[in-house]
Amino acid sequence: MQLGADLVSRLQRARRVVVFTGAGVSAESGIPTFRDRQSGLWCNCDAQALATPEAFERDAALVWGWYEWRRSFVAASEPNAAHRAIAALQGRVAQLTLITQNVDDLHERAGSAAVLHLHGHIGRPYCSACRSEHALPPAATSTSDGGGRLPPPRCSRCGGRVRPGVVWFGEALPALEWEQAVAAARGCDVFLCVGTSSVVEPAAGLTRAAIAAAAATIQVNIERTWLDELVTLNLRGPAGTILPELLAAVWPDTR
Ligand code: BV8
Ligand code: ZN
Repeated sequence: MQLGADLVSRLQRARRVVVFTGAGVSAESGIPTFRDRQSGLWCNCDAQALATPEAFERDAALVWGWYEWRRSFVAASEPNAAHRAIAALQGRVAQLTLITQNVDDLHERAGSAAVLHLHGHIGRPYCSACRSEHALPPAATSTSDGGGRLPPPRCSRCGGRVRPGVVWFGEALPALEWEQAVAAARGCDVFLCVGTSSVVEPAAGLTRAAIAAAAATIQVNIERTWLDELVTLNLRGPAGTILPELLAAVWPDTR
């Protein structure tokens, strides 16, 4: 990977690094992204229409079945080289903050700690009424097409309806995680934006905050996004290839 010498030294001197990930970082693990044409979650079942409280109100079995289908993808997948490279980086820079829009646990399974999940966790459903966490049986690993309708479980404490542990469109992000993410983006020396179309707000604003704070911003994506003209460096290609190469070029002892 050819990086300019001054950028390499700037990255090597960085003390506070933020890595911000989207669905693209889990794509090479076999988890469909939201927008890719082939198997994007939006395409074959209009994810944006399903990922809302209104959809769950209207047809809880359809929404719960969709999330159980997606959970089966997560159960059947393994962290990929991108997740592992990010986990390795955590041990090599003074302070690394990992912020993800993803609801899977692949960063954790790759060894990353203290992951800031802005949009929740698919494996941590809770009761809509009393908000108690609800333990789920292990997900089926069959990744059948699109998932069928499945009535959500009832809360063992109050009988309320259990809902997916994610942040839906129209719902507020978890206050603490959001606050920490904004502070990290505003105070970092380097901001890596990996595998996200940067469409969903307010998460997409984190990269803008890092740019405004004059951090070195690097976008890793297989396609162009609106950030291309704004970041310090675009690295075009799959995160599972780019990130290990970037780490080897800048922080060689992370091999
Ligand atoms: C809120 C959890 C207020 C659920 C998700 C108009 C303008 C601006 C904003 C809005 C608007 N109208 C409404 C809004 C707000 C809305 C929003 O942003 N809408 C968008 C669609 C315009 N936002 C909200 O509603 C948020 N809440 O605003 O609340 C509020 C405040 C106070 C009180 C009450 C309310 C909540 C948003 C959270 C929604 N939940 N996920 C679930 O997963 O089902 S969003 C979900 O979609 C993901 O979490 C993620 O954020 C987003 C998908 O984006 P990506 O991760 O980027 O995935 P995508 O497929 O798009 O892109 C993949 C990228 O990877 C591509 O670029 C591709 O090229 C690349 N790629 C693919 N393979 C690879 C790769 N790159 C590298 N390597 C590869 N191998
Ligand atoms: Zn309950």
